[in-house]
Amino acid sequence: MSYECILSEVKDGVGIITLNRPKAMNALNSTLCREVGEAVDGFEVDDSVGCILITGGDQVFAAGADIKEMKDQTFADLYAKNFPYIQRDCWRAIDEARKPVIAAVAGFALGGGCEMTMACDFIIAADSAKFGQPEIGIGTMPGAGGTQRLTKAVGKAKAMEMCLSGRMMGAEEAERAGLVSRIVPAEELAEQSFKTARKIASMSRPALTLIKECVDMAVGSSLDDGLRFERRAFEATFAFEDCSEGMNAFAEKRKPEFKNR
Ligand code: CO8
Repeated sequence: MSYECILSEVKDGVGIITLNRPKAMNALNSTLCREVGEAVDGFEVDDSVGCILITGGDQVFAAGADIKEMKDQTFADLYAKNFPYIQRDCWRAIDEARKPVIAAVAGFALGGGCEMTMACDFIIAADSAKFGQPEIGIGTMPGAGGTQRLTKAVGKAKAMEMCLSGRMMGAEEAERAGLVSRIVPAEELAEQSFKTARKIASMSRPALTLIKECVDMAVGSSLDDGLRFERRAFEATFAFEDCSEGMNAFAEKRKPEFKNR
């Protein structure tokens, strides 16, 4: 499939999406958002893909929604049409993906760009990464999860300061605050994030999906509910052939051969 604003390929079980509007710092226009959504949906139903990786390349992740495209929208347009960028397309696809989705971030991840990284399951950051919700600087506010996901990730104080002042967070601060899973040197971002995605893609897919559901459950539920849900999910893994294969392989000192069943 060829796209206008992204590149997409499958390599060793990893579906890779590269945002590709370098002249506009990968600003998220409606075409790019629609294409990300289509690519994620496509990888979801592609049996050769076990993990999805979204990156902006080695310079910039994305400088936010495309302000030039957005600037003439009216409230009525946004409301009645459910803001074409947010609606369904990429946000729904990333949110609802059963396969793990990793964001690999170098340079700016701002506004909608930061929100896209936070919609992913986790973020690997280059040491050059800068996260921010600078919408206040153009008289608006985050609209695709920035006030919610950022607050859940880094706590009220940092989220409030960042959204109210537009202050950006560098990679180290983002790691300390729990926004990113780890930092790698910028020149190793592509390789390291791909390695992680490939490793995840080699695991049992039904087990991966259950783990995703359980960790997501921890974000929005009480500890008791989460623990009960996790216990049932753990027990359910014993219905998978992969679980029996994994345990037998360990006992027989060999590598497991998961069949995703
Ligand atoms: N939209 C459109 N074009 C952009 C954007 C953007 N968000 N960001 C950068 N560009 C373009 C510039 O216009 C410029 O193009 P040109 O050469 O044609 O003039 C090119 O990219 C390079 O940008 P700069 O010359 O400004 O590069 P600098 O290195 O000087 O500055 C910055 C980089 C700091 C990233 C600066 O470009 C900037 O502040 N950009 C805007 C950041 C911003 O405000 N982002 C938030 C946008 S609003 C938003 O995201 C709302 C989300 C709501 C949900 C939407 C879901 C999609």
